[in-house]
Amino acid sequence: MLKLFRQFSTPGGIPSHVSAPTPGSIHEGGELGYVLVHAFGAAFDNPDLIVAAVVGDGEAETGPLEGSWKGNKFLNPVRDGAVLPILHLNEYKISGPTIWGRESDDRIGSFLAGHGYEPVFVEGSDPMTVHQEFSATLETAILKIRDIQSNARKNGFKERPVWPAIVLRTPKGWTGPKIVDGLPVEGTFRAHQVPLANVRDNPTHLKLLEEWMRSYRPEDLFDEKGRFQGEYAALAPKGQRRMGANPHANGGLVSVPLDLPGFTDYALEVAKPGTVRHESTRALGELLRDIFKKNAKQANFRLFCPDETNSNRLGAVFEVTNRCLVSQLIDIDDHVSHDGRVMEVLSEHNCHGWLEGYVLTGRHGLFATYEAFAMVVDSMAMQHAKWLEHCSRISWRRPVPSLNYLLTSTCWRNDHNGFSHQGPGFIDNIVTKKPSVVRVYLPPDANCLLSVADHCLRSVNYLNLIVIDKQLQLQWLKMDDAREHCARGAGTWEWCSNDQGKEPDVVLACAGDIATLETVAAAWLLRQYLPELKVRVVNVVDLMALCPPDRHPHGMTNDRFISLFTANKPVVFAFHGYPGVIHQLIHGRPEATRFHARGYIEEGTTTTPFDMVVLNKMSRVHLCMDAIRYAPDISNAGELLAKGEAVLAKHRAYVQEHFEDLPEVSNWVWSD
Ligand SMILES: Cc1ncc(C[n+]2csc(CCOP(=O)(O)OP(=O)(O)O)c2C)c(N)n1
Repeated sequence: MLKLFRQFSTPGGIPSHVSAPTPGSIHEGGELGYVLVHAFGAAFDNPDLIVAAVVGDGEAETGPLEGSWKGNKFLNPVRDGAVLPILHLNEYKISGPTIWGRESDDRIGSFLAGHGYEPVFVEGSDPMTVHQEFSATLETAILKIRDIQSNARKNGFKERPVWPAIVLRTPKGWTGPKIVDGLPVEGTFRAHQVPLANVRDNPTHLKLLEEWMRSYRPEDLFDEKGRFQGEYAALAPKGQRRMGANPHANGGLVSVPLDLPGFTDYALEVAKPGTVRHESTRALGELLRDIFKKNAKQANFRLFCPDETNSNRLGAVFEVTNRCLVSQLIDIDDHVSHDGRVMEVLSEHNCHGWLEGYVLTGRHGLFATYEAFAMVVDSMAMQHAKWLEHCSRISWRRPVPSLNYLLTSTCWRNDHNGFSHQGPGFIDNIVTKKPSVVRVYLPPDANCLLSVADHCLRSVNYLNLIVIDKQLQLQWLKMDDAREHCARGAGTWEWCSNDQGKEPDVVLACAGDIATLETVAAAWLLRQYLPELKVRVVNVVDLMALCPPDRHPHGMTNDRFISLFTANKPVVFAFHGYPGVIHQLIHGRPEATRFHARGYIEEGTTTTPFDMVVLNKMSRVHLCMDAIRYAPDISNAGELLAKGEAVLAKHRAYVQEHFEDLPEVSNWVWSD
């Protein structure tokens, strides 16, 4: 016991929250708000699982929790398990009263009933009475859940069930010290976390602590050697029925790998680079469709998305499944059913939390969302990364499938949604996380996207971020080349370089689809206007490959870095996101100051695609002008820079008059 006490919440010991070393846990809960979303995620496709989710009344005030009661509209009693919410009203948070704590049972009951639950109240402060009542209520709730399930599984789905929800009202700090320093503690906010703050120096506090601890009757519970008495230990369930041994809470134990179709079967024909346009994410939609098909029996894959599956061009999935909604359906609904596997809910918190619960219990999925609104769940991603990182250091934790993100509708192509939809900051968030758990991929075209997606869906224990736009875009690589390029993470594109494998004057580097388009077009322009300039084009798919290898496992060696970017030549780097990310990643590389990153710099509005890159100074013209500025000894640099300015002026005038891009920009294709 001494060992346990010395370990608890001490340096080198075990953390105070329900953290990764705690058997039976799938989330720390330290950042409040997610208990219900995780519970629903764990229950989906787990027909025999009942997830009891204890919601603190403080936690219930958070936006994500307030928004997560709706999970019952997606829980199908035929194929899913159940969630039993237990709203715990102890009426205080850290130092103030809770909103629900000060509401009548009537109001709380109406709230839960309005969300489609049947509330059952257990209230009191006498431990033995409340325990008995709570135990009876639990039993009734579980029987009700089993009744709903067996009915639905026998007779088929008829209507959305009214699931039970328990409201438990007990004093905060119940059975702890009642009065400390003359002030009431039990039943007040003062009971939060540490009711006796000064036991080392204050003998009265120490005495109160001893009385409190002795109230648990340790001499009855433990023998003289401090071992738990067998008769009490025997009360616990056996084997996997024990809370700490539930295999669902160590998801890798029950995980079945996805049966993935060969991604090369979905390849787009690319006879010549940069000459055909496609919506790249459509190809991914077809791959996802067949993943649903191939894994139908296992029922271990779902797509999570805030109402944008079609908009994100992933609509092929609707050939084999539907959007899930366990509510009333009407004739005009489009691909909505009670058993759909596409989880569309306009709440990034719900999507993320459900997927977390789903993967942490061993299943697989993808969260596809508009790029700018991924930042709504920045914090959830951070918590998940911390969890995975901590789990990876615990030997009994088995690897769980990765949490995969697809960010589409990117900052560069939100032509009509404008400034609010232009924000690539989720990348910034992800790259700061522990290298052992984060991966960032920027496929430049459909074939690269397919290769990257296949890789991510096979992986475990990562947050995989894939960023690519959904609009028509030029395709660059044949499938074989794409596959090799993605495996290497970064590479020289000889077909648009003119350094003939020798030392170039300048490197044009790029990461991201639009950045790639502008870079290749810049190389093309430089060929026309400055053919003697030796240009090398380098494309980066795996962003973390830029890091020095001691900072990220994907980091390429310095030799390879030099073989791509040279040892000392200027590099003009067009990047999908905020340019600072590139500087952050390449810090420590040889002569890092020769890298000049262009990217999104918070310029935006409703405008044309090319105007976006012009406003953010990442257009092909800007990249050419950078190359001219940084490459040494260009005799007619002044004249060429003036030409660049003139092209930009022409663009501005044209866009303002015609509301579209110059034809030579919008119709541009690669030519040798
Ligand atoms: C998102 C978030 N905001 C703030 C906190 C700080 N915090 C820790 S405990 C707590 C009060 C929680 O109250 P409640 O959920 O009722 O739990 P209980 O009373 O059972 O401790 C707060 C605000 C947090 N952990 N997470």
